[in-house]
Amino acid sequence: MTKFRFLTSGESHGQCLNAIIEGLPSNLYIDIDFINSELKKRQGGYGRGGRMQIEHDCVKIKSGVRFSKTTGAPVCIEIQNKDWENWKIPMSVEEVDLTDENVSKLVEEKKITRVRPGHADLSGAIKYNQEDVRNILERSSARETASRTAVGAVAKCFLKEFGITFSSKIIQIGEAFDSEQMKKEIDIAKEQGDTLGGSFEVVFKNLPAGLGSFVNWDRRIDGLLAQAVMSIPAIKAVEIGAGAKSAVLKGSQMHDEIFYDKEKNKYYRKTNNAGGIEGGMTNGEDVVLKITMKPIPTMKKPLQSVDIKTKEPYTAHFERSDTCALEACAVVAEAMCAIVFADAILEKFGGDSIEEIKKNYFA
Ligand code: EPS
Repeated sequence: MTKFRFLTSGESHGQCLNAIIEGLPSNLYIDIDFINSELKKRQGGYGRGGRMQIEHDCVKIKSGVRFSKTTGAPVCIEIQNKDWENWKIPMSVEEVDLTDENVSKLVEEKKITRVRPGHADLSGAIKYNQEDVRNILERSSARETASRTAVGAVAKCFLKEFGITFSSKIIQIGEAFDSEQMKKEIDIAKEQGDTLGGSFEVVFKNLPAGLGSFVNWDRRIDGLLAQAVMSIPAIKAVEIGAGAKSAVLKGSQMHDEIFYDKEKNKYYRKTNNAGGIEGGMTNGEDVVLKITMKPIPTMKKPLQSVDIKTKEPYTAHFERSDTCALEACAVVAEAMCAIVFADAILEKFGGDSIEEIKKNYFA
């Protein structure tokens, strides 16, 4: 049963993004500066597009927190879209007067019928019966990950109480493994109107053993992490520990031998091919994930596609975009993993106040 749960809402060019978190214990210190610094990190990275120059994402907490501490009530978070100023008419919640020429021009300009390969556009338009793909793009945009970053930052405030740390690093962008080369690849892709993907690593340290369980499929922590990370737009692979390399390792090479440190009263391993997870449970070693992101499907140099109105061949729509958003994606992946671990800790060491949970945890 999920303890830490959340929902987000909001369109990329709507008024704001929202999230409601439920299941947080009372008396948890909520560090708003830390949440905002996570949002800033998500906005950064080499290869980001024009939108990030408009936005200065920061949270407004609207409920569930008093004098910087949670009360146990649901926490409502809002992030304003500064760009909304430019979209008030085409993204109006209320009906607009289409007989007014100026209004209809603004609405028509933002209408999309040329679907982008690789994006949610076509399947979304068919599924939700939309003639204007704007109604799909607005919610399927990766802008939504700003909300998840904020929720993840709240989860991180919780994890910090237990000394759990988190980090991520870029491994590869396109064919480059070295940071100068990565920048060059991004510059070239940008010049060519193209985009780039890559892979990055996320590491969580100092997690207790026994988060998750083998007793049923939906309680395995590796499955929960994979689902959480796969739900981030553009993710194509999630590997844990040795990941895909496990295919070529022999059992004797793959499995991490077990030792016991009598002074520390602790089991340990000298290797970590398991990536900190065995039998669907954390084993006390670092949890290590390698995550692969595809290149963003919104390209200045668009691919061949079809206009869904005329059914005629057309090159796809170009909406301002990033050349590479890998660094941002790593921040979002950390956030999603933090949410999974916060939930697992609440499940295992449960309590209604942070004091009660800490007492159980450190017992
Ligand atoms: C994003 C905001 C979006 C895009 C990007 C990520 O803003 P806009 O559409 O106004 O430029 O920059 O999203 C996509 C391109 C996509 O395909 O999802 C953000 O806040 O991260």
